[in-house]
Amino acid sequence: MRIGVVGFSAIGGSGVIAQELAVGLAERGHEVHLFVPAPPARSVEPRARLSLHVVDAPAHPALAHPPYALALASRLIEVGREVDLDLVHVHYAVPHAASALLAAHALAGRAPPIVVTLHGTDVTQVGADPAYHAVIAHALRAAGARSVPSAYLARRAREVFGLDDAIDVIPNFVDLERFRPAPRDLSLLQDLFPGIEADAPVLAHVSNFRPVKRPTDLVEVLARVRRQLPARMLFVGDGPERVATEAHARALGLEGAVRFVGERADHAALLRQADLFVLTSEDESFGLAALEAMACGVPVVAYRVGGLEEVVGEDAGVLVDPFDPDALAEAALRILAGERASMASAARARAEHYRRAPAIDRYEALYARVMGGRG
Ligand code: GMT
Repeated sequence: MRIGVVGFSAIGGSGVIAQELAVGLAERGHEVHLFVPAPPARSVEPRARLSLHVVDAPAHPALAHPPYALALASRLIEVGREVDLDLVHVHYAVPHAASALLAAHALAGRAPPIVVTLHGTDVTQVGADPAYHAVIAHALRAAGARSVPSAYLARRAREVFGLDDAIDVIPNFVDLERFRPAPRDLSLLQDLFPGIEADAPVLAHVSNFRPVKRPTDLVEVLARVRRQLPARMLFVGDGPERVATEAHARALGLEGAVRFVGERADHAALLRQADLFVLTSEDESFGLAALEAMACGVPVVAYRVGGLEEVVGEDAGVLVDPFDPDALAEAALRILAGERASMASAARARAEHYRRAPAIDRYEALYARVMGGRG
C-alpha cells in the first residue's frame, strides 16, 4: 500500500508512535510518506520506501500565525496527486484530521480513506474546546476509522465527540531492544549527579513538561522521599513548566538533588540509571513514557488516572489516589525498601506485551478493513 502517516515531530508520545509506525510499515514493504512539521526529535533513519515530508508553514506579515493546518492539507494534496495514496493515517486529531479531510475533498475521486488515531489531549482538552470541537467532531465522523491507545480514551472520545462504538482500541507499543534493562552505568550516573554513592536511590521522570503533567508535584514527592533516603531525581525532556519545576526545587532547597537534562537522544540509557519512574499527571490516556520505563525494568509510581491502570496493571508499579504526593512518596519508599527487584522484572515482563509487531498487524488489519469498505 501507499500510506501517508501524519504526526508531530517534538518529543511526545503521539509523534513517537507515528514515526515508529511509519518505519515499521516501510520495513514491511509498504510505500510510506511521513508528514511532520519539523525533522523528528527522535531521528528517523533514512530507509527504503520511507519518504519524509517536512511541511513548511511560512509566516507572512498578513497572518497572525502561520496556518499549519492548511500547509499540511496542501502537501497531502500534492503528494496524493503525485503518488495516489491508498490511505492517510493521522496521529493526534488537531489539526491533522481536519487537514486530511480537506485534502481528501480536494482529491475527490482519488481521495484516500482516512484513519485517525486519537492520543489524549486532542480529546480531553483541545478537542473538547468549543473553539475546535465542531470541526474535529465532523472530521472524526467523516474518517474511515478511529483508533485510540486505551479503553479509557475510547470512553472519553465517545463522551466528548458523541461517537458511537466504532472506535478501535490499539494499545501503543515500545521498542523492546532500545528500551531494555541493563546494570547501572556508574560513569553516566556520576556525570548526572557528581559524587553520588553507587547505591543511592534515583527517581526519574520523562515528559514534555506541560501543565497536565503537574511537574511541581514531582519535586514534592522527592522532598518527602528525602526525609528518609538520600534520593535524587532526574528530569528528562522539556516544555512550558520546566522553569517553574526547577524554581520549585530550588525553593525547597533541593537543587543538589535534582538534575534537569532536557531532551536527550540517549533517554533509554538515562532511564536505566533509575530505580523508579515517577509520573504525577492529572490525566494520561496511555502513558508511553511509563511503558518505556517499564521496558527498561523500571517500576512506575503514579497517580491512578486515565489509562495508566491499563498499562501499569497490578505488578509493574503502584498507582495511588490523585493528587496526593504523600501517598506517592510512601509508595516509592515502600518499593525502594523491598519490592523493587521483583517489580522491575514484572515491569519488563508486562512491557513485553506491548511489542511493535502485533500493534502493526492490528493497524494493517484496520487499513484492510477501511480499504475494503471503500469498495
Ligand atoms: O495528548 C497529549 O497531551 C500529547 C500526546 C503526545 O503527543 O505526547 O500524549 C498523549 O499521547 C501519548 C501517546 O499515545 C500517550 O502516551 C499520553 O498518555 C497522552 N497524553 C495525555 O493523555 C495527557
